[in-house]
Amino acid sequence: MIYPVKPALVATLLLSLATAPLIADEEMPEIPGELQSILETLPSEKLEYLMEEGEDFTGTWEKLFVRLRGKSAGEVEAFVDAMQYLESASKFNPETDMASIPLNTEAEDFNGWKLMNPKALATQREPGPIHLSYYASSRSGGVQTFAGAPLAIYPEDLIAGDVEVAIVGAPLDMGTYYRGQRFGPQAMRTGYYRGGNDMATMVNPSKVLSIVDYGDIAIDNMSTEISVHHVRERVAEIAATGAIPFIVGGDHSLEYPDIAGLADVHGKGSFGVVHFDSHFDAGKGQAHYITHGQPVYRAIKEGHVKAENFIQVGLRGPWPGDWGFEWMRNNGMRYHPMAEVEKKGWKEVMEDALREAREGTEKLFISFDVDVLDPAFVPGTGTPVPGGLTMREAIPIVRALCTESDLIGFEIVELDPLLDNTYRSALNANYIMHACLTGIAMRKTGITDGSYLSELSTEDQQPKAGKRGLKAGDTEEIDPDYGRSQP
Ligand SMILES: [Mn+2]
Repeated sequence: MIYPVKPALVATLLLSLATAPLIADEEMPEIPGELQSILETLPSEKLEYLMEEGEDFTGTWEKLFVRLRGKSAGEVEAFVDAMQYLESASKFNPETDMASIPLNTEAEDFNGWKLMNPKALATQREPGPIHLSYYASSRSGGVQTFAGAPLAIYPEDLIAGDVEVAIVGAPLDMGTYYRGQRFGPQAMRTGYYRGGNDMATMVNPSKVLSIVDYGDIAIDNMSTEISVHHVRERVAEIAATGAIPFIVGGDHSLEYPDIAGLADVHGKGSFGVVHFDSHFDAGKGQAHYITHGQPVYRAIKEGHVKAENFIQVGLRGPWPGDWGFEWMRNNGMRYHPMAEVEKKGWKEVMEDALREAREGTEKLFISFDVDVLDPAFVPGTGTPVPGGLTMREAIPIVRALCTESDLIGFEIVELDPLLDNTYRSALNANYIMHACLTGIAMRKTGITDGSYLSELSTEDQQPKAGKRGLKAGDTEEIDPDYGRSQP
């Protein structure tokens, strides 16, 4: 937190001190008479400090005056000393603090966790996606995978299979305080979902697209910093084959390496981002450069994505305060908090976001934090905020974005199955991912309008269709013995 200095205020006060009684600045309520006479006894440097920091320290001037009411001159001075102590002790001190976290570089297995398996040690086989079931249908038996997709392990598999979407787990949860997001990938693999037809559009992404489960990216859950470096390499590895990486988190720290990895392949500033989240995640100035509250700031600060191509959707709750919105405004960022939805309605906000996503750059990355959904839909997340999107609002906008944009990456993050002992959170997270897969499949089949809905599933066309069916002999015949026949 950076406190603004108020030189004008201090000048006013110092001036007024010289011409007692103290005249209150317009921002400052009148200083109570007894307090005025005590403040006049403070050394000028301490008075100045109190008048600069006091309001921020207690929240308001009124609260400061209440805190100081009835205190002696010595007690007021001790109060200021305590404030100054806290400020200086909060800062880095090279005498007592670690400037970096040392690593044991003598460890024999230092890099073991992220080493690629050499081909000579791997099972010999033709490159390409591997179907993991005894059964002919990918929807039967076998091993649970993302979207019921076949498995791929190496970039050669992606290339050999002309893979369009590689879904990869990133079980990182060290970037958050309320952990368990490392179980997100396994919950989504087993979360009551095997892909399939999207009824709204009658498009089946599993049939239209070549999708694979690309396993999990290795994570060092003792270090977010080390982990995100490796995630960046792996995301770039997928993108370099031409496949779209779908990253299943994991906490939202991943947004930084996901964006950076895509920028490594597609170019810095070459794509836009739509960030669905109840939090803006552009925190800065903390001791750690990467946490799940800071990936947006770091991605923009390092130049991987331009702020003017960054769109925030669904913000609500206490964070950020006015400084965060001012930062977004000053950097040209677009934002659509739930307060705007309250003001204009979801339809208008959704249309604005869709239009903005197409401005500037065709290529798009979608970051979907499941906490943008209302906790009624996703109780399984570490920082839930009430008043969020419904699934009926979220599905059409994600499907439309993925239809209308040249999508180069998608992440779904912050699912914490430990906080939800039902199927709900993983199921809804999977349906969001499926909405995007559907959009990509729609685009491939030539549908360019993101709001497209199938006539077949949205209009029964009765009684005309029934009469037509009867005439054509397509109407079901009654069979009283149906279900009784023996094999
Ligand atoms: Mn987030």
